[in-house]
Amino acid sequence: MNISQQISTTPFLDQKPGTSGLRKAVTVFQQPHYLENFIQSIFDSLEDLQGQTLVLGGDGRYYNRQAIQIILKMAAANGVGRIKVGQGGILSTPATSCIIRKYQALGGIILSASHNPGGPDGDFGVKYNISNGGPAPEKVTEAMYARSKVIDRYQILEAPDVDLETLGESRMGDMVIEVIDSVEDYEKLMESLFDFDRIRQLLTSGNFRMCMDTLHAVAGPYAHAIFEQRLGAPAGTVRSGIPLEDFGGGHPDPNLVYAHELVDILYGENAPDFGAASDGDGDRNMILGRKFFVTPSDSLAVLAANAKLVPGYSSGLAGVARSMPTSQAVDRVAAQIGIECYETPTGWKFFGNLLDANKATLCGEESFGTGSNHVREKDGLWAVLFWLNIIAVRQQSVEQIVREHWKTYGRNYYSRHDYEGVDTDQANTLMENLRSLVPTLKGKQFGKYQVEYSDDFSYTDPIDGSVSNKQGIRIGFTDGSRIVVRLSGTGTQGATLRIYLENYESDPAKHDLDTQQALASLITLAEQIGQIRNSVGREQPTVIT
Ligand code: VG1
Ligand code: CO
Repeated sequence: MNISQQISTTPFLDQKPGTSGLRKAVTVFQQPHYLENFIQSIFDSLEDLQGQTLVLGGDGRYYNRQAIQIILKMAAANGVGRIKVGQGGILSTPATSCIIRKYQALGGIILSASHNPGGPDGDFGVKYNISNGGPAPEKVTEAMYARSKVIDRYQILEAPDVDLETLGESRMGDMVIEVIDSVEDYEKLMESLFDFDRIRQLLTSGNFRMCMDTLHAVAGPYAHAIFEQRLGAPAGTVRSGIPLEDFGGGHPDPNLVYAHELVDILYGENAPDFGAASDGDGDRNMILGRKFFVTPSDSLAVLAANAKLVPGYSSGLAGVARSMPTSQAVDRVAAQIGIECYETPTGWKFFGNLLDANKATLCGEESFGTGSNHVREKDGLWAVLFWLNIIAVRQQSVEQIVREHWKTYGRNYYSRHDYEGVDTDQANTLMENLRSLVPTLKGKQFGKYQVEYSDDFSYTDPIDGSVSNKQGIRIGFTDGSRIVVRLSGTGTQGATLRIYLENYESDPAKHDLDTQQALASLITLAEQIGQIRNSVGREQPTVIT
């Protein structure tokens, strides 16, 4: 007999979800009642939990398993009818989204701090996704936060731990626990979108080699199953494919800095034709050709321009959407095909309504995230399959495809400079100063640049009318260049300042510049206007992507 217990507790005042869920150091989550308080706050802010189905899984990082056992017992005590939990506690973020939608669950809980490092000294995180499969919108996370500030008890069942390894159903109290294959539903969805036969031909032809680095994070089992087992790529195509609790000590962020082993392979001798990496929870991707890097903003534009070559998108796109700091490369594609391009604040939750209303089919962010209406999350392996499908049809290299794209649409040189772990007060002061400067900039001339507009980005959702203010400072110039400055909402130490730089070049003769050189005068200008290095006491950015 399982006994439901009501435990009294006191609120923690820092449980405000950021860009993508609640992220804190593992040690913070390990404090007595910390996880429980937040989970109960989620349950309390859902209206009709009784008898409902939830999906539960995580990226396998340290504390994933313990957290899953706690959440299962709390769900049972809170009247949840059924929980589908990934085998071994593993579910990627896009797979969770897929499963919520497929089985019409009320929602899902994803345990991940995504690209943040893991392990006992790393980060942990909790995200809640709603019934459309997407991240909870702001009004939902606000309700959870509000609840967490006054919570005084939580419900938990006294029960033995659940075996997460064996597939199948068991009961805990009145709740059914279903341990499901982590990959199967997601793989079927991919198969319904892409030309698997053609991709298999490409991967087994002997003329094409790919290398996928899953950085010891959650996408490993998915990549093994899809690329090696299903599509015939040779064993070893997937590197670092076993999820580890500390990601092997690495930083599971697929960019040129943190995925440097893959970069070395793709830029080394006898390099493969195609390289890709994904992040902690499998929703981000980096695409590389042989000695060639595709910026995430360009990747989105290339996918949009070539979508008709891919079965799942052959009837065309309803529209596209990008986050505000993402380069305007995709805007040019949208203009050419005559579809709408939406500009949203940073974070996938802002795409949900556009996707639900069929206003956008493809979405993307500069932070190595691309996705579509197939789920309500960005999706790393989906992007890799999309690229492989395009390559299989066009029979061209990654570099050829991107260069032709630039020839047609022009090139948006783009880079992001991050200053990580800076003093929070200094970062806030810098933002305040910029905010007060913004109304004075319009029309001003800085060397060859004239300011066309400058503001603190505000977004009104075209579907539900909700307004999100203070989403980042934008300074746009008459030649299409932009400087964007905002603070990260996913960091856990101090503040992270992000400077986004973009320069448009239509002349193909100038498409071969080094990105940082092409952006040099804009970088200087950002410094001149924002006094960034001075204000945060840094000589240079921590990470440049
Ligand atoms: C960052 C990225 C943003 C992304 C978010 C979650 O947010 O900039 O584009 O949606 O991470 O991605 P911020 O607030 O730190 O800039 V994931 O893959 O870490 O869930
Ligand atoms: Co992620």
